[in-house]
Amino acid sequence: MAPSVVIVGCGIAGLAAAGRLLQGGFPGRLRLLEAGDRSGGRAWSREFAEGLVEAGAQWIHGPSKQNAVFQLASQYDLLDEEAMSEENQAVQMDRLPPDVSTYYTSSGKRLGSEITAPVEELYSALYLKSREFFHSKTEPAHSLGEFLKHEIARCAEEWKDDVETCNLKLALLNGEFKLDCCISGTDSLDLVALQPFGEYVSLPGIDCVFPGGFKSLIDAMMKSLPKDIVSYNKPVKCIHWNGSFKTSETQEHSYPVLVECEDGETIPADHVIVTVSLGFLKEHYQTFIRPPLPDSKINSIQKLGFGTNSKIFLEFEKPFWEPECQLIRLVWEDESPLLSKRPDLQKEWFRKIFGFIVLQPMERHGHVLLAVLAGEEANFMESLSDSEVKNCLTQVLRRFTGTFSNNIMAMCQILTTAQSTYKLFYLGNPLIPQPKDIIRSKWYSDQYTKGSYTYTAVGSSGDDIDAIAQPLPLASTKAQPLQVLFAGEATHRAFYSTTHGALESGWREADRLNDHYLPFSSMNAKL
Ligand code: 6YU
Repeated sequence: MAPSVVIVGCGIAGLAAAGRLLQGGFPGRLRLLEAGDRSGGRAWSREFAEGLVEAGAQWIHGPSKQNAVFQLASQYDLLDEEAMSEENQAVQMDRLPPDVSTYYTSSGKRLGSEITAPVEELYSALYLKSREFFHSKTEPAHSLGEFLKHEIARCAEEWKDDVETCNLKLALLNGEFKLDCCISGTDSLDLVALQPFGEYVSLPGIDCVFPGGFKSLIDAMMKSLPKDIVSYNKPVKCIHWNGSFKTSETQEHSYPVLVECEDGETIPADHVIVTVSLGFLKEHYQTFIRPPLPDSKINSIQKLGFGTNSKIFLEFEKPFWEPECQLIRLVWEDESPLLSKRPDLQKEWFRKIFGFIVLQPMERHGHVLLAVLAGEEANFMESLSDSEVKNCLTQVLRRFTGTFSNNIMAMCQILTTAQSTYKLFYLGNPLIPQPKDIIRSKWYSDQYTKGSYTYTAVGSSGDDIDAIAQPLPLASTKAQPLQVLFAGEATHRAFYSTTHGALESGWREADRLNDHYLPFSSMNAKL
């Protein structure tokens, strides 16, 4: 009897596993079960304004030869010339792509690079230092936040500036903390473990996007699979393993696994590849897999972090930002990483937004700004209505860009360039109009995701990622091997939290099965 495999989840990991099994000549039957009504999971391009926006994954992080998503996208010819260029692939990005940022403060001042550049430089240096502890036996602090704050306090003692400038530098640094909360998908950098932080691998290449959205990759991956292989709106309730299950058609053969769906259907299988998010596992591990997961896995599921990174897209009739501006950064002057205060979510959730990214090119998107925020504030934002969020962000934009001084600058600009109202509009206007439209992500409220992506929380390490990735039964038992396998971004030790991590994890588990049945098949697939 040909073996049968069920893949739970049709995100990138599930699609990768299915594609690789078929490509590797897996001799059995295959089915993908997806709780939602579409493929792609956390890669979700949605129509908005004049084009597509990414509710989830947006960039190929480190687009170069070692990046599996970049490789696949290149094979399918989905990237533009710039992303494909050797120069682009060779740049080692230590933290962020070089954006043209415009900084505004909460009192409406625009900051010059004489203050922002040294602060950016300081933070980048501390960030790089924080990644060096991975190989050292001791760590100066348990969390990334603690370490950075300690270093900042030490540096601040040596600043020779006046009090106002020192406070402004601290406020700028606080903005960097908010940005890093988004990058790590965490509520606070105090929750991110310091030592394992350096284990995440940053690949070379300047981050790039798919001109046709991540959708173009998902569509291409779907096309390579047989039709009707995916069952949508088919949430799995429980995976029963270590059993002996028969069906009326297959009395001869008994299966070790039975997949029980929410709609009552039961599907026997020899192997199940689970690709659900860590957020889903955290919430359902007690009932989702029976008999229960071994303690080692449960501990790791509980210890690793899974937070929310939220996106809010605003469409405007006309741009009020300068044509070359790529990022509008917000600096709350009364904030500092050295002052910790629990936020009043109702009144202050929007303070967690580090800035507004300008979607480019304009011809592809229209006039769209993307606000990004992480953590509890992001979770809270999901509970608000579109109009509440839209009104609130309009006030924020007006406050930061619309002061008298900015308008004076605008007037000067008009006088010198004689370009009439155009410049006045671009250099800060208290009457910034309400956005035309809004769309936002709700990953925390999505019951089949429960957040955005994984981070190594204080008390966890890369070993926990490996522990989750271990197939069941664990190696030492005599039961049928490889009954339940685990893929998904949370199972990739070097590339967790990314699409390339998800893709590689799906390939890894498919190879495990291909190797089990046809020892040379996965080798053939890779050649
Ligand atoms: C990337 C980026 N990016 C922003 C935001 C988000 C993510 N990522 P899936 O969840 O996709 O699939 C599982 C499926 O299972 C799903 O369809 C479910 O419906 C289904 N399911 C669940 N339960 C089920 C059940 N019971 N029955 C049946 N089906 C069920 N990645 O490469 N570039 O720009 C971003 C970003 C807002 C939310 C991202 C990005 C993460 C990826 O989206 C994500 O990893 C993969 O899509 C996951 O695929 P999957 O298949 O595993 O699961 C130093 C250091 C620090 C470390 N971090 C730095 C890295 C930075 C990551 N940055 C991300 C940033 C953005 C903006």
